[in-house]
Amino acid sequence: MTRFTPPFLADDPPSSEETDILTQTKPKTQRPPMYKVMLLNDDYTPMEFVVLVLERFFGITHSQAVEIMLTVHKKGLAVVGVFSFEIAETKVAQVMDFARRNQHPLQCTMEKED
Ligand code: TYC
Repeated sequence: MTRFTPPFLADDPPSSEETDILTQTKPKTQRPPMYKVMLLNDDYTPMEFVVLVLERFFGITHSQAVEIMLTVHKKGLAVVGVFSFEIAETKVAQVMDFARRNQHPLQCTMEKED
């Protein structure tokens, strides 16, 4: 008589390979959280001023700055860079201060990256 022996019975305890997978711990890669810095659109800040902000505080080339400014103008906002918390905070403060000193309502914000 031929006996058929399945490799695993339903009641078999999980193999060590299976339990290993379940107990594997996530490797801890120590990456600091990063923050997106965004410009928001408004109806009053001149386009040239936004381009200047992007060039001056984000080191973006003129043509790229025009592109980003137009994205903000059309879509309402755009991410202009991703930085560590301290750098992001500094960029936001620099942009907000520069806008205020020039009496433009331009808004710059930061948000933690997922
Ligand atoms: N919407 C502004 C205008 O028409 C231009 C603008 C672009 C303002 C980007 C803010 O973040 C901004 N003058």
